[in-house]
Amino acid sequence: MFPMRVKRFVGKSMKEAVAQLKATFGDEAVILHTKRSRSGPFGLFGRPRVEIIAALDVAPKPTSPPVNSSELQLLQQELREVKGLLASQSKETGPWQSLYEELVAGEVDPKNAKDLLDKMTQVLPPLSPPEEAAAVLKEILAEEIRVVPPWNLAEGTRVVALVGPTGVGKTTTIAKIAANYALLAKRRVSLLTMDTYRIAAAEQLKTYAEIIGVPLEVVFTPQALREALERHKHSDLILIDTAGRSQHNKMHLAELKAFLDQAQPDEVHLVLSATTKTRDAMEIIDGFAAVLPLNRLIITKLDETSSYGMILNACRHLGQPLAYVTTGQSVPEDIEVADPNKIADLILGG
Ligand SMILES: Nc1nc2c(ncn2[C@@H]2O[C@H](COP(=O)(O)OP(=O)(O)OP(=O)(O)O)[C@@H](O)[C@H]2O)c(=O)[nH]1
Ligand SMILES: [Mg+2]
Repeated sequence: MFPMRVKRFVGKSMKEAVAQLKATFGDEAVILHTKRSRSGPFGLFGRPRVEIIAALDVAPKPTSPPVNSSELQLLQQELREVKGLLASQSKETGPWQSLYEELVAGEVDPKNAKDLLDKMTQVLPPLSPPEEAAAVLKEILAEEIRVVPPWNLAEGTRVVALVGPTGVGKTTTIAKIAANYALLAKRRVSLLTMDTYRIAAAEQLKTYAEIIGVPLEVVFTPQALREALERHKHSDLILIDTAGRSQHNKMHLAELKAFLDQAQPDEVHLVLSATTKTRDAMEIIDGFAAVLPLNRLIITKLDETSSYGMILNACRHLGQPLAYVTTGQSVPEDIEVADPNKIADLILGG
């Protein structure tokens, strides 16, 4: 019998458990068993928990045994073949081609998909079963989707502007947020709109404002926007609606910038529809980000698509957190605070 050390490692993720294993046993350990569970009552609500049982052979290393030179050559030859095989696999996505294809089928940009798989193989123990690989991939995917908690609006006034292309749901999303904060959270909410571009645009928000019971002002100039903000400075939350703009129309974007320069909002949310093609979403992000200080993303119309890779692509391209997703036309219910695990599930077709 060889003397062995066997030890259990527990972490919140596979990555964490493997890191502990490596810190204690180095790279020589053999994984005997892995298990995923949740802590807490019934294992239902607790934090995810990953357990690894690993063994380390602590037999003293043989000191220079006599080696037959032809045996050694054979061994070297075999080693070269194994190395060659590994190298040829790592050129593409190796044994995880099917996971790669799953991501790309979900419209994750191929570059992003390759990147996620690289990150996965870095933390995945060798010879892991496919289910383990899929679970680790989901964890990594969820980590890539940065989110922010909803505002608690405990102090000061939060000024938030929504911008984006036409028809993505900016006005509807403002109505949903306003209703949730005014009616459910009992906060003081004010609405301002500078959308005087489209006929009846202001009417649409005015109707919502009346139903929800919050004040609305329509402003026509950057100066008027600043004055309106001053009048509403006792509100907990001021939401600014803007006219939908094309990323190609530099004049319209400059006009929007002039308004936001006066407003100096705490947050500028770019609103994108989940039905937007990734390449267009990237162009929209570049066009708006070149002019406006975007610092949040909202993705609408999750109910109108069945491939969600665009959400990851947009989050990574903008490099700012996702605040909300919306899932239908009903005000106020069809809005959710973004949940990375849920989005990772959607992207992986769960
Ligand atoms: N299916 C679905 N429809 C939505 C969602 N959010 C908004 N809509 C619909 O999208 C349409 C456009 O919504 P608006 O809120 O007017 O969009 P907007 O971005 O303000 O449009 P402009 O001001 O013209 O740029 C409306 O019919 C909304 O009901 C959503 O999450 N899912
Ligand atoms: Mg609108």
